[in-house]
Amino acid sequence: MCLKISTVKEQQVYCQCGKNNSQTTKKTDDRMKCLKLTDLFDKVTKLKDLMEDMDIEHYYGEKLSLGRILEIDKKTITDQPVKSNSDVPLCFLKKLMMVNVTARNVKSVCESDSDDKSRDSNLDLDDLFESPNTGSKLNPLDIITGLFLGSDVFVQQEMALKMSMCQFSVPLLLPNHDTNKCTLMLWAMRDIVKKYRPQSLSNSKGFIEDRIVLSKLPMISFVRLGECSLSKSEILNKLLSNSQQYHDTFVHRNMECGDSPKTISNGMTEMTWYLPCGNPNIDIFSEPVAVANLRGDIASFVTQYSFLCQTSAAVFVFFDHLDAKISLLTNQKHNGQIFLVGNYESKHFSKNARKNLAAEMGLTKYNIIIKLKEKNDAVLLNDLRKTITDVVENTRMKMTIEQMADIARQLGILVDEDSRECQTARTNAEAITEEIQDILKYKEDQLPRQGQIWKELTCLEKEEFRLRNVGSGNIEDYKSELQLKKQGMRKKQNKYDMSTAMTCFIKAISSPGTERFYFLKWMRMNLDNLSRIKLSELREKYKEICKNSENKEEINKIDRQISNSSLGTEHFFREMGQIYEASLSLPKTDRARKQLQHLPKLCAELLLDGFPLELVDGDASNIPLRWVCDVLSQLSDLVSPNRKIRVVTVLGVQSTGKSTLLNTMFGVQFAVSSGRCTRGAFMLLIKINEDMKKVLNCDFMLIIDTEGLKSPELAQLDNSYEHDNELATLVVGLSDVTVVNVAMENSTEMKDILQIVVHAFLRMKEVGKKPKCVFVHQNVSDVSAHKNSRDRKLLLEQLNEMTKAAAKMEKKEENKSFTDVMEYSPDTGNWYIPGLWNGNPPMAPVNAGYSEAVYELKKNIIQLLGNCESSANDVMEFKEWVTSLWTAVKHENFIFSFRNSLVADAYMRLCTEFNKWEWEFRKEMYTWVTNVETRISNFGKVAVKFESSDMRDFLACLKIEATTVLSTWEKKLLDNLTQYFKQTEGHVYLVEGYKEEFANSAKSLRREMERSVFNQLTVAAEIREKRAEIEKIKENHTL
Ligand SMILES: Nc1nc2c(ncn2[C@@H]2O[C@H](COP(=O)(O)OP(=O)(O)OP(=O)(O)O)[C@@H](O)[C@H]2O)c(=O)[nH]1
Ligand SMILES: [Mg+2]
Repeated sequence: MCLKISTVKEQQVYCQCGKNNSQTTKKTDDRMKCLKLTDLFDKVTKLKDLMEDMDIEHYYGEKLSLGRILEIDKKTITDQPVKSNSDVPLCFLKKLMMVNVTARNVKSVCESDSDDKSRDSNLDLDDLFESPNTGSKLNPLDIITGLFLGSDVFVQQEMALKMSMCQFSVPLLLPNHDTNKCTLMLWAMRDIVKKYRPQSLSNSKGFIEDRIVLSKLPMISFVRLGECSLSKSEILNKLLSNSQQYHDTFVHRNMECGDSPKTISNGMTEMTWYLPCGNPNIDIFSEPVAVANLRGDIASFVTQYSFLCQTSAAVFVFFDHLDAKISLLTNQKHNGQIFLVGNYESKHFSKNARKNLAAEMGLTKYNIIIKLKEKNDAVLLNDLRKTITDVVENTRMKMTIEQMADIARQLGILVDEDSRECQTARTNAEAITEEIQDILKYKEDQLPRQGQIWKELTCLEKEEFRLRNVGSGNIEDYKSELQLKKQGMRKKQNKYDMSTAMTCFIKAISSPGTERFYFLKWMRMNLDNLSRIKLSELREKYKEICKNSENKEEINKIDRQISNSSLGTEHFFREMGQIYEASLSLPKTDRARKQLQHLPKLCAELLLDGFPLELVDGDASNIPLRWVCDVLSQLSDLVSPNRKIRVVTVLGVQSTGKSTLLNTMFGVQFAVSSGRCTRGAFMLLIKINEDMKKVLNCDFMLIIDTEGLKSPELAQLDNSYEHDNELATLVVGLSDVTVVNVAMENSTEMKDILQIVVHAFLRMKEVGKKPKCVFVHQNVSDVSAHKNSRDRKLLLEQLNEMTKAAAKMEKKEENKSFTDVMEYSPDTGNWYIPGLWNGNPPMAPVNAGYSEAVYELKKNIIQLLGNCESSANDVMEFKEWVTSLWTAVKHENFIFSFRNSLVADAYMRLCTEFNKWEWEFRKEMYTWVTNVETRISNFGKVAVKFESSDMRDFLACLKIEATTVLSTWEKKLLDNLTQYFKQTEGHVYLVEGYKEEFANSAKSLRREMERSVFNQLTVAAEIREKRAEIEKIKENHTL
């Protein structure tokens, strides 16, 4: 069917075949076969040539993998101009991975390009009018098609995701002229999640966040019939851009290299989405719309055209002349409407053909849009927009891309998800995720070892080091008591049977290569789908409520709810870790223990394949040390011996774009979202290519993404300083380079955290290295930012002051400045990065400035790593390092409870002062009691003047006297405290919050003293009475 209407080119090919142009059916069939073959041959050669030319050819057999493109090699940090076509695709990919919107402009620099015309003294102007030779340049669409064809499914998915972030169209149907088939790129688009606000949610300020392949949207398709003088793609770009900001969603002929001939990309159908932001002044369409664009003439791509007709709410056919091809349009089964868009200025424009077609297809004036001579583009766009709005408002033809897959299969179009591995993995993942109803309950049932038990275990572990509640008992006894309790907890964990979910999970991640990657991806997407609605809502609420920090209870409640409603693959891995750790408390010969011994290896393999591994569990605020260590040991076995690691970490206040920064910088996929979403810390391994190993002196780069630190007000509410400070100290301690992410508005918080880090470093004797530190100031687009050295000086001054305070407290006063503790240069250690979006999301592409600035930062970080003086750790050394750092952190008793070292210092001063008062009080009471004891012991003797001779009366009297003295002292203490807070020195305002605590201490000290004094008095009285009795007996005896 598709070849019945042969194009001019095909006829030529046929003629060259030298076959007889017979009219008989048999001969026509032969001719068709021949046509197909020649055509195919022609295209295959072209594809091969092109792929060879693009240097993708050798990936074509073995597809380009994520591991390969994320690797750091020489090209990662060099910016040499692209010399030949063979460099273009990988250069495009490198830029795309960093979500650079200029990626499609990559082209090779030919000799002729560098000719400087302006200085050419040649007077011959003729060649000015000769068209430049564009033939040798690659068309961006060919690059995209070639790369998609040459990449594996995971790279395809990553490419589609990044392309959609750049607001580039993504391939919906990918042609493969090699096989003459096209493929529906369902899997490739699966990871795209979009957030938008349709008009209906405008007032409530609500929004929809959805996986785009599962969104039921009307699709509007744009196709071309024959030659067309209107540039369909350019019109589409204009159609989708709002008036303030034009954006090239689709590659078009007036773009750089857009006029180079397309060799392998004809037949590609691209897709994009128009998503409203809820502001009628900005939105072009108030409801979301999917837009498809078929490349090439529908006469040559009838299958693609049929697909679009059956899936779209409307198809717009661009044409110049219709005459011969009307049947193409009339023969189709349309599920939506059809619109014809013609150009009146075209010399082929035929009114008659149009009339015939309209009559045949029952089209009205409404369905025909003509660009008239006197109409400019704006008028045409207006007409198109009006028509589309009308279609969108009235159509019932809405479909998800997932539903389109069925239609595709019927038409003989391949679906990328139809591979066995993908489907098995999907079934395995669904077997787990379909069981989930209530997330909290599910976690309790299926992942029981990580809940309360693990939190209690964490507390016990920390208490074992910190001994906060040891009281007056024997320390060794207390420690063994804690040990016993820990064992009890492990026993409790071991009592649980392995849940169905965990059995399935472990089985699935044990499956070979691709299938396990598919499984993890399916799991991630399915779990994300499940918790997204609830989490989006909670996160918005959290953000809203955080603005008013009075609502302590409410904030804590929502934070708990967020934690309860989160469920990601990390929870399954966490459970695996707990299963493994608990099993280690079983006897070595135990069968269950033996069966679980392979788990660390599984995880080590995943780590090596570039999956993130949870290092710190953010919920329990602990590292499952045995688990992490055993995974790292296994990793060490997997890589060749002596493989070195360098560590890069990011640290910063919550939701300041830390994960986004790492993802952009290294092309990885840490969880990103609109709320507090990274919990704890995750590590991910990036390979270093041979050509860079010497430069960097290492084989792997480990990047650690951390949970956002809470702002001081919030941290105060739930006392999470401890958690934040522990985390910060650990990750800074681990890293060779720490990227401190500072959004302008919360630099104070960041400094607070750094002070604690400095403090902890001074304290921990083990720390022998000096981590490098880079400050990244986000959302600063001012070009003069770097020139403003005042700010940087101020920052350094503050950091120095803090270091001094910390050093004084630690009695290590030789550390006078921040740079004594961390390696930081105020001139080169500050980076300014503009905002992420260029315009108004959801339609805004990533800002090219953002991507470029992140790239510069990346180059700098890699350079810093190369300049590291200390030798890099190998995997086993890194493991030891994690262990000793975490042990040191667990030992830390005092400093972590404070916001910063100035507060800790002020607190210490207050403590010292209070201790002085307390001591005076105790001394005074001691003297008083000693005095009174003498009085008691002399009671009844000559000197004692007391009306009553009854001891009880005397004691009561003394107690009243004691109360008066105690009250006087209590008041004195409280007065002292008030007085203390009135002074202006010593940063006392920082510990204002502790005033009440100290007042209570004064009160309880008084109570304690009262008890003790009364006791002493009673005892003294009793002794006196007993003595009196003895004396009486003695007297009687002598008598
Ligand atoms: N407007 C704007 N949004 C940004 C910028 N950087 C990141 N975002 C968005 O902010 C949100 C949070 O980004 P993340 O990268 O998850 O932030 P994070 O610091 O890792 O967050 P936590 O891990 O939860 O602390 C995402 O929706 C990003 O798209 C930026 O520079 N400007
Ligand atoms: Mg994050």
